[in-house]
This record gives sequence, C-alpha cells and structure tokens, in this order.
Amino acid sequence: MVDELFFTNNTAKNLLPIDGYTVFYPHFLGKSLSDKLFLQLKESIEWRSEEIKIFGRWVMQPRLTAWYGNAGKTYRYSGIEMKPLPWTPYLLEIKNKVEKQCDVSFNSVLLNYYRTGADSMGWHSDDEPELGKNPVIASVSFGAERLFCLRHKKEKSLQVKLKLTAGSLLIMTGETQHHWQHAIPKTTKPIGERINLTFRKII
Ligand SMILES: O=C(O)CCC(=O)C(=O)O
Ligand SMILES: [Mn+2]
Repeated sequence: MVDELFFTNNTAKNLLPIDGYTVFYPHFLGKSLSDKLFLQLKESIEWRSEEIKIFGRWVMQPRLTAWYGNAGKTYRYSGIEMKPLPWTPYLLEIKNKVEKQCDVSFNSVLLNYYRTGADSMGWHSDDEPELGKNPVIASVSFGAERLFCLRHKKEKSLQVKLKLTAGSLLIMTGETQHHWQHAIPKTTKPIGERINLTFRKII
C-alpha cells in the first residue's frame, strides 16, 4: 500500500508541502516503449466524445475519453455513467508495471486523449465515493508534454506545477484528493497530442 512508509522508503520525494502525498517518476517507461504505446493506444482504444453535466448544463468534454476495467466496475461522474470495456493486452502490460511500482492492485483505468492544446481538464479532485477514502491514483502519460497543476482547496496560495512528460508516472495518494484539486490547463502553444491513463480502484 502506498502510504507514508512507502515514501520514506522511496527515493522520489513528496511534491506536496502539506496534506497529501504525490510523487513523480519522469522516466517510468523508456522512450521507445512509451512511443510505441502512444501509437498503439491512439489506434486501438475506443475513444468517445462525451457530454457531461456542469452546473446543470450539458457540455461536450474538451477531450476524448474511455473507461476500461474489470466487469461491473462502473464509474459515475459529472452526470454520466461509464461501463468498462474489457482490459486489452497493452493496458494490462502497463497496469502490471504500475502495480509493481505502487504495490497496489487496480481494477479500472480512465483514459484521456488531448487532441490539441485546446483540450484540457478543469479543476477537480478524484473524490468520487466509489474510489473510497484516500485513494491511490496512478497516472501514466504518453505523447506531448502537458502542464499539470495542483492547488490546495483552502490555502489557495499553495500551488504545485509540473510537466507530465512521455513515459512518466505520477502517483497521488494519502489525503491528496481530500485537500487538493488538479487540472490540465489549455495552452495556445502549438502542441502535439497527448494520452493519459489514470489507474483506479473502484470499491
Ligand atoms: O491528464 C491528466 O494528466 C489528468 C487526468 C485526470 O486528472 C483524471 O483523469 O482524473
Ligand atoms: Mn483527476
């Protein structure tokens, strides 16, 4: 289980000054493997363009998404319900590597495909009830590098920013989802496509 002990036994340092544990491994997957997986995921995943409900209005999500996992692990957020597609061999290969690093087993993965810099993810916490208290969220990135921002919910001056590079692994755990929000902001820079996988354990 990823906890305080995990971090004291680990070389990666906690990025958060208070109220949670988040660590980053910039070179978790090698370049040739992450390049290969980017193309494979882009072509083989059943990407969907979904509408979500924000403040009572249905709007198109500014990215493509997919949900894969064990049968029955349905995910509900922002007014939509996603039934999982079955694991593919490539997703299982990535999941196995991530599980070894985290020492946790995951039963589902949310995939996001950011087509251009106009695609983004607004401020949120991964705090849906089905994730339980203090979930371990393991996020693997492929393709173009994007900025990832964290902000403390109460202490608004506390912000952490990092670049999620291809082949990187970010692990958020402890009280991170309780006290912090995260986002992938839009950018006007000409930027390539990016795919992100967040492995989760639905209870
Ligand atoms: O694309 C990312 O790195 C963030 C994804 C994310 O926050 C999510 O799927 O909940
Ligand atoms: Mn998230």
